[in-house]
Amino acid sequence: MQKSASGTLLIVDDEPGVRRSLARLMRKEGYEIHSAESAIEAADILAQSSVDIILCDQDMPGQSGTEFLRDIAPKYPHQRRIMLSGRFRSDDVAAALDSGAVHKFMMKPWDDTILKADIRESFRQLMLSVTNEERLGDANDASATDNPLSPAVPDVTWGSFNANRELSRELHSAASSGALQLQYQPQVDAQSLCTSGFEALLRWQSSNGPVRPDHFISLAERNGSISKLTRWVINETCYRLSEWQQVWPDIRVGLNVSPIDLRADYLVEFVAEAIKNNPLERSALQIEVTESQALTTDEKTVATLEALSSLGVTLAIDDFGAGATSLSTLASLPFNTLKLDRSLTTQVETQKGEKVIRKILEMCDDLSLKTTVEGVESLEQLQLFQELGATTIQGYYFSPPIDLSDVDSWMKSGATGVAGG
Ligand code: G
Ligand code: G
Ligand code: MN
Repeated sequence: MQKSASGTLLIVDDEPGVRRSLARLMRKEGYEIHSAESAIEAADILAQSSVDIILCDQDMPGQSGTEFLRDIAPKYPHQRRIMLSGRFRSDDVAAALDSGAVHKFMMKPWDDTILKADIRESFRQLMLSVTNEERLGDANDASATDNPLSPAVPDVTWGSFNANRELSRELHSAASSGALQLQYQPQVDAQSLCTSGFEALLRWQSSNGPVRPDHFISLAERNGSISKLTRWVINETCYRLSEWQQVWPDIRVGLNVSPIDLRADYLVEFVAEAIKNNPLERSALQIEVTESQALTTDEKTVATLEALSSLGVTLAIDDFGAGATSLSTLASLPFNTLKLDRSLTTQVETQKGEKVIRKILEMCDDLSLKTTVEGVESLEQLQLFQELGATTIQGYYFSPPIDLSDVDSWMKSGATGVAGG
């Protein structure tokens, strides 16, 4: 069935006649159609479903097309946005085109043949960008074999794209349908070897079985469902933390957020809401921000980090060493903890690696940053990091991420007993 393969279009126009004829034209092309008469209605649709291409009017009551597209663009990096307008290109439209909020501008009345060809081309570009990104993701995956013969331009198949489309749809309801779960990886104090906390890691059981988190998270970042996942993670983590603090008063929990969350308006609100609903010692909640985005700090991201910090929660730079962080940026942002990336951790056993890591830990000391070492897998590594003065250790040497039901027995075992065993 080729039908479901063609993609989803959202038509935004305040004139019912325009919506009708565009919908008729595009439905014939096999696309799934949503339509909205205003920016507000369109935003609602985007929150509920995955939309590949938006065909948007400029002049509408309420928010204009360019205002609307500029608002949503950061949340949907892979969507294609086309503006259809009865007016000649204005400065406003030119600016939206320059910023990437609008990919293409077309005059009304449109020519059916040209419009159909443009939509097909937009859809092809969207597939290429998604598939390219997945290839990059796979290239970073240690289990992927490096094939020098693979073509420079990926061979996009409808089948693989479609499988993602189904997952993409399902992801929108994952949070409300009970398909999400958290696992918790123990974090151990480097000196006392007592468990000091956990990192909450998201798991998704799709109707086709479990999906790898890096895969579904990048999918969620592209289809606009990341806000729902993040909200669920925040609520669930705060609920757990609040319960655990009754039993283990010093316990800490870290959760991960996406760069898209940091650039959006909802994150601070979600955290504020969750800590209001769940009585907890706020500083024990740690929000992990991946290094690559913390460092390309746009104004919005910085404002979000500062607002989060003002709420009293702590912030960690995740995966440090995997990107290229400038130390001055580190110092100027309200971070409390630096998490050393696994790719660096393993290098502690080489002479050069040890030197680099020693410098990083010294720098953290100077900046009053605590350090969590990720991916510690052996006693040798543990001992080296103890000598180097790391604060916290996380890794398979102690434990992989564990289910909620195993947290209690982990804590009762005293954690230290498990080391080496
Ligand atoms: O747990 P695992 O190693 O498979 O996780 C893979 C990646 O997914 C890690 O980089 C981790 O940071 C990320 N990840 C896990 N849970 C979450 C989450 O709740 N939100 C976000 N944004 N990323 C997560
Ligand atoms: O990017 P982030 O730090 O959030 O990723 C955490 C993930 O890293 C966990 O989900 C876990 O699966 C993985 N991980 C944790 N400890 C180790 C380890 O010691 N070795 C390896 N190979 N992976 C680990
Ligand atoms: Mn993390």
